[in-house]
Amino acid sequence: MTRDLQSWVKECVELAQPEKVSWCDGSATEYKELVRGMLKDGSLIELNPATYPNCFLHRSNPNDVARTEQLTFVCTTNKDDAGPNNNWMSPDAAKQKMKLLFRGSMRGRTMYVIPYIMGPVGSPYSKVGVEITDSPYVAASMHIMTRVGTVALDQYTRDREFVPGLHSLGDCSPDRRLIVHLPEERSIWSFGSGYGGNALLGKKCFALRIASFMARHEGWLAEHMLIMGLEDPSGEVTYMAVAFPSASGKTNLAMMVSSLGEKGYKVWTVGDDIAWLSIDSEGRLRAINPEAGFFGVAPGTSHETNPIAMHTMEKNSIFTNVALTPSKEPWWEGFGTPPPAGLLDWHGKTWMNDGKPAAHPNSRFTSPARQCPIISRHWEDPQGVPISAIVFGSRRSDTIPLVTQAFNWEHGVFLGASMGAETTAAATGAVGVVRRDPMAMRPFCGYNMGDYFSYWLSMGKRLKKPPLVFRVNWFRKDGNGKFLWPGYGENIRVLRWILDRVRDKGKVVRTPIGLLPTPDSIDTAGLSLKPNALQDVLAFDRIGWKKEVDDIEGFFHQFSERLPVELSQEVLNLKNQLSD
Ligand code: GTP
Ligand code: SPV
Ligand code: MN
Repeated sequence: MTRDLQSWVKECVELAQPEKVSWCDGSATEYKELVRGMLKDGSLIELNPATYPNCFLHRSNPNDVARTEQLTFVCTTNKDDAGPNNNWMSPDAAKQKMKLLFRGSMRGRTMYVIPYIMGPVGSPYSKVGVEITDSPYVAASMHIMTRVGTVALDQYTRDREFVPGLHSLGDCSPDRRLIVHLPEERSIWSFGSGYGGNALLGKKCFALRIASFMARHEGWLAEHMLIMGLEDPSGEVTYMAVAFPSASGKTNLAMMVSSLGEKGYKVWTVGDDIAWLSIDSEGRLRAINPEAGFFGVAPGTSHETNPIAMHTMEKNSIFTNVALTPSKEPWWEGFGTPPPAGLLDWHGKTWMNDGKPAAHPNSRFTSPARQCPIISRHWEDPQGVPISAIVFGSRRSDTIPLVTQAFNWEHGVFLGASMGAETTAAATGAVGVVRRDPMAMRPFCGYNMGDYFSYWLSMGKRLKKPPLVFRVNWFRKDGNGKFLWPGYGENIRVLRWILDRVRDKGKVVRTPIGLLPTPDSIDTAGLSLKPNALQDVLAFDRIGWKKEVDDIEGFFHQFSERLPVELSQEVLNLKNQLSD
């Protein structure tokens, strides 16, 4: 879809009436200038330059701390094309509403025009976006998260294509907050929030919602997946794409320090949140990471659980809504050190230790991916990396085993499509409630998920040798509410079994829900597990699954005739086998 950049910017200027327009070139000088302005107006606080050089703390509006799914819309001409998985209004109604909100909203402010690329420079899979925003915090964050400026203008000059995204903080009032997507005309309008996926429009809005829609028309996939390479003792690297819902362990898995390092198993990071997957000329699935940085969950990240992330964020990073120590260092729950006296909470008030967390549960770090000590040699490879396994996973306290292999591609699509997940603090709303979250894409699929499932099925037919598909769950608990599996660096033991399966090795038991590892096929040497923990975490729970399958059936029902017959068939098969 060709489009003229200058005329779109002109329209936005006329609508929002900024005092000044600033075109971002992506330079280091420009970043410094943005930071300088924010230090001056107090929207950034400089962290300890000795321990966190060029790092800053930003405190967002306390009413604006996570994605707001209820205020996020996908506006297709026909309501059914957005599907029951999306909030919908008509494109005309959406534009009218947005124009009213944006009218004069940038008066007295600078409008930043940010051309950016999602994907490596020079990759045939990369795409250009342009975000217009009145938030310098968003502009600085885009510098870290995407490839900004001249490189993007160069690609635009060649292709004449870009995805426009117009963003304004407005007055940040929740009742005038709205994030709308027009996938048919590939545009984004976001008003009234300055936080994360609501405001950094390259991420969820473009690279997932708009891109998933584009991908279906162009023959590829845009997914909420990390990409990692698993090196074996011979030095061979096998790449996997792994979909977990928000705040469910993608960044941690992507940067894992393998507990089997001495045996020669090692992880390389390609991406931690989004994968664009295409079929290459040899019929293989290939993945690029469209992002250039990490916007990672802070709480729970420590030198113990994720030393790689801790090193990645120790310079050139922006921290949002974390707590601040008297020595001007960031701190959060699960940081690994006791909270120091005089700690300021994420509001900037002295922390009272009264049961309220010091850091917001969805507080985050924004860091350049190139700083990751285990970043893959291929992370910016224009051709991407070949994918041998697809893994779906989520937080589930019960029912779902540590790892399950799908029987085949169709069954793999069923495992992904039927996934349930406990909700997290990454979106506003209740935390810990199980809801269906197909492929971890429920908040991010830019069209009807019934069509999305059919499209996934069709991808399998176009692949010469489809990747194997797995389902994992690090979060199963025992009767006392304790995790059965230690997780983090120990998850390599599960990845190693997955690698065995990719190579046609590793022992399995066939159950109605898929292929499960025999307990002796998981390497547990050096791991101290409670008696029976391994059996329990691997177990097939027939009674739990009877309930699970009813819930899946109910969820699928809402897609009515758009649900592919293959998936109704999988439900029927499973029901029959569970009642045997
Ligand atoms: P988004 O950026 O929102 O998409 O999140 P994410 O999927 O990248 O999640 P992340 O890796 O940041 O993990 C979120 C939370 O889950 C953190 O508090 C982690 O400490 C915790 N976590 C991650 N991996 C594990 C694990 O293997 N076991 C357990 N018990 N907790 C984990
Ligand atoms: C997620 O919620 O999946 C995130 C954080 O990665 S945000 O960018 O806010 O969407
Ligand atoms: Mn995410």
